[in-house]
Amino acid sequence: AEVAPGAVHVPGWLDLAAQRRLLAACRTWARPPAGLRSVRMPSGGQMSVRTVCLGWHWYPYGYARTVVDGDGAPVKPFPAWLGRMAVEAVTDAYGTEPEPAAYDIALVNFYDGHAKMGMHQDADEKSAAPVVSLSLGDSCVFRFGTPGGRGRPWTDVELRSGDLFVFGGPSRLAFHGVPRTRPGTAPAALGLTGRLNLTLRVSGL
Ligand code: MD5
Ligand code: FE
Repeated sequence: AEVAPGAVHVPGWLDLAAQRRLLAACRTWARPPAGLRSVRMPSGGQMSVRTVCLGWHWYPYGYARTVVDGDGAPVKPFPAWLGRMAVEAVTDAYGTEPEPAAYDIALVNFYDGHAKMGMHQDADEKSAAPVVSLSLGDSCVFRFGTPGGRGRPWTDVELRSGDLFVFGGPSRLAFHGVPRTRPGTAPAALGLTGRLNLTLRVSGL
């Protein structure tokens, strides 16, 4: 379903087996060194999600090769299979191959039952390539706004385990956030308490 120009939601893109494989990979990435940590904002506040990055480490606001808030270790590599998954995701969502652009960053965000994400733009990449979002575990309310500001109008979309969302074109710089997750809604067979969201990006760096 196209939520806005360039913003396409594909419910159930990952079957249960694929969700389990991706979750297993997230669990290995989450381990130290350069594992899951909470990011401190320039304002001094701590984000309620916990994050592990592949390829480049995101810190507000920019990308680094070492973990800034964590143990300072080099960031784990972005695996080639994840890049192929991103191209397949864009192709399926848009029905056309993406313009050649090498996906080289993954941000993996873990939401416990209280975590949320305020309205923001993903504007630190130097590439206009679409962002690929994959959800695992608990459902959430995903709030999709406009590029013009963090306020209304917005559309609330329910993202469930296995869902794909691709954000590109005129929606690439839309404000968006996660006002809440829905604890206890993860598929029982997945074995995840909480929510994981992977965003696959092209750094342009
Ligand atoms: C999430 N994560 O569900 C969201 C989904 C993040 C983040 O926002 O930065 O980790 S990714 C949503 C996204 C990415 C790029 C553009 C737009 C949305 N957009 O234009 O709305 O945890
Ligand atoms: Fe974002």
